[in-house]
Amino acid sequence: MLAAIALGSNLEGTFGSPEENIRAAFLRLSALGEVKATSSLYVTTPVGYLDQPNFVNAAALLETQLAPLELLRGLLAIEREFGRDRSANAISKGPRTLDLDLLLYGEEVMNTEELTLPHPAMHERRFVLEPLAEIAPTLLHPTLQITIAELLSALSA
Ligand code: PH2
Ligand code: MG
Ligand code: MG
Repeated sequence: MLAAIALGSNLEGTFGSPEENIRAAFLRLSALGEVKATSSLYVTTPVGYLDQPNFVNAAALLETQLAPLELLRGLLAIEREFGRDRSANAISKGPRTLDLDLLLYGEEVMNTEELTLPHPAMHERRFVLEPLAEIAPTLLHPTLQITIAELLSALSA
C-alpha cells in the first residue's frame, strides 16, 4: 500500500541538526518499505505551541507491505532511535528531535485509540500540505474527496 508520511524536527537529535535528522529519517524509512518520493526540506514557523525553534518539515511516500498499525509502530520506533522524548513531562506539541506522522495509508479510513486515518489535522496544516503537494499533488484525501493540491489551495484562499 502507498502511505504518506509527514516529517518534522526542531531539536538536535541522535543524527545532528534538524535538517540532518530529516535527511537521516528519509534513509531510515526504507526499513519499513520502499521510499518512492521525498520532498524538499521546508523551514516553518511553529504552529500551536509557539515558544520553540523553527521546524524543518518534509514529506515522504512509502510503498509498504506493513499493515497500518505495524507501520505506525515502526514510525514510533524510528522516532525513539532519533532520541524522541515522549515522557509525560514533554510539552505537548513542543520541541522534538523527530516527528513522523502517518498521514494517509492508501484510501484507508479508520479511527481507533492508537491511529486515526486520514490524519485528523493534515488538511489544516500548511507545514504538512506544502511538502506533500510537492511529491503527491493528485493524491486523494479519502474522506474530504479532494486532492492534496486542492487542500493546499483551499488553505491559501
Ligand atoms: N508540529 C507540531 C506542532 N507545531 N509546527 C510546525 N511548523 N511544524 C511541525 O511539524 C509542528 C508544528 C506537533 O506535531
Ligand atoms: Mg507525531
Ligand atoms: Mg506531528
